[in-house]
Formats: sequence, C-alpha cells, structure tokens
Amino acid sequence: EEGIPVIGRGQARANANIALIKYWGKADEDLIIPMTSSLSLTLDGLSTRTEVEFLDATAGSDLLTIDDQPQGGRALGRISQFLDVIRKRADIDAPARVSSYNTVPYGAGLASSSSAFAALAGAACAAAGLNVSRQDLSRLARRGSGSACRSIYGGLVQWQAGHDDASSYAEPVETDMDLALIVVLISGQEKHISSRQAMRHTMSTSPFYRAWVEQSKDDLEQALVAVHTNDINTLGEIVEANALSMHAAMMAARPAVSYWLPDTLVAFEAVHQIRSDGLDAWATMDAGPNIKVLTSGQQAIQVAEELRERLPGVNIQVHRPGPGLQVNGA
Ligand code: 2P0
Repeated sequence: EEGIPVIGRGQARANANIALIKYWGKADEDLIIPMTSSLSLTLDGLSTRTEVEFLDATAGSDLLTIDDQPQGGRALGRISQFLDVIRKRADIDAPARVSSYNTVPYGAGLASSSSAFAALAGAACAAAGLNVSRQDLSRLARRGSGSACRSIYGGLVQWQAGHDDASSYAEPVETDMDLALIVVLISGQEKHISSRQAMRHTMSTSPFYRAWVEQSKDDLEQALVAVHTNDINTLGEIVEANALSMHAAMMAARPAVSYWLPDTLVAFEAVHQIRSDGLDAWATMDAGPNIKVLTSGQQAIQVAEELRERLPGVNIQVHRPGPGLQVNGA
C-alpha cells in the first residue's frame, strides 16, 4: 500500500474531556443518542493527534496505527465503521490510512476515546474535503464515541442529548470560572469491561438506572446554575455526587459493574480530608479506577501537593482547561 497515491490528507488534534455530569446509557445505540445531557471539561495535555489519508483505490481495507503500532480486530473495525459514515457523506469509497498518537493512556478511563474520535472526525473530514461546521463535527464525532462530541470544543462543554442525529451535539458553555482537574492515576491498566458494554448492562439490569437518569437531569440543571453564579462549592458537591450516583447504579447491576480498586477508595478519602481542611477538592470517576479531582485553577498546585503527600507513589498531574479540535486540511 506504500505506493498507492493519496487523494486527500487531513490532520487534527483534540484534547480529552472529563465529564462533570456524566453520560451513561444510550437511547439509540446505532446513532449514539444518550439518555441524558452531560457537562464536561476539555483538558490541556491529554491529547490525540491523528492523520487520515484517503488512498486512490476503490477496494482494499483501512489501515490503522496507534502510536506506531499496527492495529487490527476490534480497534480497526470501529475506525472503519466510523470512516464509513464520512465516506458516505463525501460520496467516496476510498480506503484510508490512519495514524494516531496519544498522550493519553489507552482504555484506562482517561477518556482516550473522546480525544481519539474527535481528532479522527476532524482529520477524516479534512481528508475527504468535506466542508463541515463545528456542530457537524460534534455530531460526527458522536457517531464514533459519545463523549467525543464534547472534545470538539475547549473548556466547559455541554452535550445536549437531543432525540435524533440532528439534535444531539455539544456546545461550549460560557464561563469565567477558574477550574482545573487533577488526574490521580491509580492504574494505567486497560479496563476489564468497556464503557459501551458496561452502560448497556447497567441500563438493562440495574434497578437504580431510572433513578440515576432522573437525578442526573436535576444535577445538570443545578451544575449549570452553579457555573453561571461562579459557585465552585455547589458545583463540586454536585459533580462528586453525580459520579457516585452513576457508580451506585453500576454496582446495583446484576451482576455488578465495578471499576473500583482499593486505592480508588483511598484516593477518595484523601480528597475528603483535603476538603475538610478547607481546600477546593471534589472527586469524580469514570469507567476506570482512576479519580479526577475538580478544583480551582488557583488552588490546583496546592491541592496536587496535598494529594501527593497523602498518596505516595501515585502519579498526580494537574490539567488546566484546554482548547477544542484543531484541524489542518490538505
Ligand atoms: C462520560 N463516560 O460522560 C462517561 C462517564 C465514562 C463514564 O462517556 O459507547 O467512550 O463510545 O459512546 O463515550 C465513556 O463512554 O462511550 C464515557 P461510547 P464513551 O464521559
């Protein structure tokens, strides 16, 4: 395939986002329409950079490398399926060569799929010569991975659940709030159950799922009020409660879905102690054992130091809000 001419090339970079109010469960599995709207922070320094080249051929399979490692199987299948959406829209059937580089550990609940599919959407549209709006890009990224629709934008972002392909996309939330997230890396191991499977299983077997969906609507409303009134205490309380409610719904699934490790609980306890000492620190957790600590930009360094003191040997990094998708076409 080295010798096949390239008919279009595009590059893009996107940052991962971490949900403050979570997305957990789909109303439409094919189109990835979520059951609930969600709110997230796009972070600096957790990024994916992707190049897509469409090749001058009418047959042949897509090729994928992640951090220079050739990929097949499910990873490639998922990318090819996503590229089919782009090919259909651009009315081409060229196979693609995709190469992707991450600064995010893969599949460890650090939102690698959010940056990956946002960058892929941007690079693939540029390579296919598609003229798309930011809203189109958000809707397209959503088709690859739900949370990716939020990584099109920087900073604080809301994903409007909507009810169909046209109405489900993310939008930036204007704010003067000075926020930071501290990633507490308890384990970089790949998760034992994908979030896609886990959310499906929670929806279909957890007696608490409905309650979580209802609560999550209130949580989002109150979180947005807290954002608009610049009230980090209220925001933090809601953010931590929302994550724990999502995990409670998972634990009530039959059998339970649990991403917790003993050290996850130790880290939660450390966050609570730091908060009792009067600092801004609230924990959130996704589909993996790591926790992320919401704090103010002003206190971030101090909170990170306090965490390092209480959690020796754990990798702890401060992340500031980062920019949205950046695309280079050719
Ligand atoms: C979120 N997570 O809002 C939630 C919280 C994990 C826990 O979005 O099936 O990789 O590709 O749409 O986006 C992780 O799920 O799932 C996720 P798919 P995705 O960030």
